[in-house]
Amino acid sequence: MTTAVCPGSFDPLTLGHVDVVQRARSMFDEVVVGVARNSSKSSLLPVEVRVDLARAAFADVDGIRVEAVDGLLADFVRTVGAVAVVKGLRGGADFDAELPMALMNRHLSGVETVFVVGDQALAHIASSLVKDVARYGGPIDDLVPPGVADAVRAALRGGDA
Ligand code: COD
Repeated sequence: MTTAVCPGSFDPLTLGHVDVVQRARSMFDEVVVGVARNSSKSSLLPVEVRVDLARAAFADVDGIRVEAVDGLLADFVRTVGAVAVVKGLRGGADFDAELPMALMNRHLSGVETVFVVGDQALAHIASSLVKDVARYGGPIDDLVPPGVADAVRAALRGGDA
């Protein structure tokens, strides 16, 4: 069985992420969605909430599970026995950001990174933009899986996500 890891901050999970994870699942027997706890970005949603939202989004999909990533992705990849990391690309800027990470992860663990081109219809969706739109009261429900928009709005209000 071949396993791949789809890592990210998922702060919050978007329909763009879901598309990439589903494309990864079409190539690998199992996909582990790795939700980074200590991403270099400060997060709006606590990792436990990000994990729960991702588990809900993929609950009905066979061969996809969701785990928090503590520490280095390269170590997580080894722990779950994955043969590849799968990342999504929206354009050249994503590739420029992803290339050094792919090289570093291969340096650390030998793991290869596979890039998939996401659905062009979702290429405008980024977690940072989703948060920005929500912060100013804009509609985000059609950009994220069910339950995520409410969690984002609650977190922005300072309540329980
Ligand atoms: N269409 C296609 N792809 C998309 C879309 C979209 N609309 N939106 C996002 N994506 C892709 C991104 O390009 C990325 O590949 C992936 O989805 C995840 O995106 P984010 O924004 O949730 O995640 P990032 O970029 O913040 O994740 C960074 C990691 C958490 C993967 C990285 O920091 C990491 O590996 N951290 C663990 C610690 C570590 O090992 N650090 C050293 C790394 S070399």
